[in-house]
Amino acid sequence: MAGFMTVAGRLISFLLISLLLIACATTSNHSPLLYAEPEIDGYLTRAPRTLRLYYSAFPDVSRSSLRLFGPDGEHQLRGLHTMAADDLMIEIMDPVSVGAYTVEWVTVVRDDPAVHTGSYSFSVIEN
Ligand SMILES: [Cu+2]
Repeated sequence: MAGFMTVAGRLISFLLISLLLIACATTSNHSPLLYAEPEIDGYLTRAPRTLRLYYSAFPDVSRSSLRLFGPDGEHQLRGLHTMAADDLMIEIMDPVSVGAYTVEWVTVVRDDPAVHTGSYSFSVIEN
């Protein structure tokens, strides 16, 4: 019985280590986006004038882009920059009306060669 337990123990250890390695290998596919202003899936009672996205590492502005789509189509944005808080920030040029919005982002963050993309939504319920 002791011999069986040893084999079972080794098998379990092997499986646990394998799972850990698989988890580590897939981590680079996870989105580096942590949170955003306007808030992800948020409901706003006043129109936002800027978008600000916070990442898990410093984004390379020259290899990043943000787009905003709303009920009236794509919005004009200006001045993509970082405030050096692992963030991207941009100004919304045209008026934001009541409705549902989608932000599409592309970025490359420090110490990660992958080009990450993603999108999130928020709603303006009054303004
Ligand atoms: Cu700023």
